[in-house]
Amino acid sequence: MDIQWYPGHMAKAKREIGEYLKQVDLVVELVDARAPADSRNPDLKSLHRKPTVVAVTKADLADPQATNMWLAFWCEQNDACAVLDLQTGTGLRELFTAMHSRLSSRRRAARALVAGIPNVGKSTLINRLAGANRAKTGAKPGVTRGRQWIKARGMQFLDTPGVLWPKFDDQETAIRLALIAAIRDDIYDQEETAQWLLNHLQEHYPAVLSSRYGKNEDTHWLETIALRRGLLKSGGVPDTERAAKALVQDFRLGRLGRISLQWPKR
Ligand SMILES: Nc1nc2c(ncn2[C@@H]2O[C@H](COP(=O)(O)OP(=O)(O)OP(=O)(O)O)[C@@H](O)[C@H]2O)c(=O)[nH]1
Ligand SMILES: [Mg+2]
Repeated sequence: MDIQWYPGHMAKAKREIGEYLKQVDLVVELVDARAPADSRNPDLKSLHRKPTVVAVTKADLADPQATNMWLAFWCEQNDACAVLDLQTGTGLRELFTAMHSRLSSRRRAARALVAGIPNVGKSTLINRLAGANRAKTGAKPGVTRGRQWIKARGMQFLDTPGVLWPKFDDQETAIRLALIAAIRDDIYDQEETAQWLLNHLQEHYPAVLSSRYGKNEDTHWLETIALRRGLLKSGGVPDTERAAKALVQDFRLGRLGRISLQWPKR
């Protein structure tokens, strides 16, 4: 499998972000708590030297132990950081403290560019800060297309489209990005990414599968899930493709519990 996704609108958005970066005081870079390193766009860092705050989103879906390790890891590297659950708004105060720690005093309202991979929660964060649904959000990658300045809490925030990079050298990175829904579902084989997730769960969260889908002696989890969910093709054959989608959806919605896909390498 070779997963790559860098459509024209991302290349355009990257160029525009490059222009807007000149006008801002600060970059808030969002990463997904379930795969923090893989969800950090290597291109972004090369575009600017502005003060940066790393905001780790979707902490409610990630393994808290892994998230704590990531927090220590980023902070050691001198980036200010904050851990957020944007569904409840937890962590926003820490985010503001981190942002202010990076800003020198100024006369005009500070301008912050909010950047990150598709579907990481950029627009949701801005809506939270503004206390209103100003930016369009959605549970799939590529919702924001234009840029939009939004005033909130005495600052100006620029929402930007999610951007990936032209080539994933490591296909495990691509698989993790696919699992967290940063890549469009219809451009890759969901059974293969689901199989990666199954292996990962069996290695790191061994009780999760049987507690969600029932005990299973054999190792063909997709078939088991299909049979137990009544996902059958004609002739009663288990529909492993639909089982793969159901499994990945359960993971994305947190129905398997709080699962991380990646830990910091020391
Ligand atoms: N569980 C959980 N869901 C979140 C969190 N933050 C955002 N979401 C959800 O993630 C999905 C994507 O959020 P958006 O704000 O549209 O993401 P975005 O980064 O603006 O995405 P693009 O505009 O497509 O690049 C939405 O369904 C949000 O409700 C979070 O902290 N926890
Ligand atoms: Mg958006």
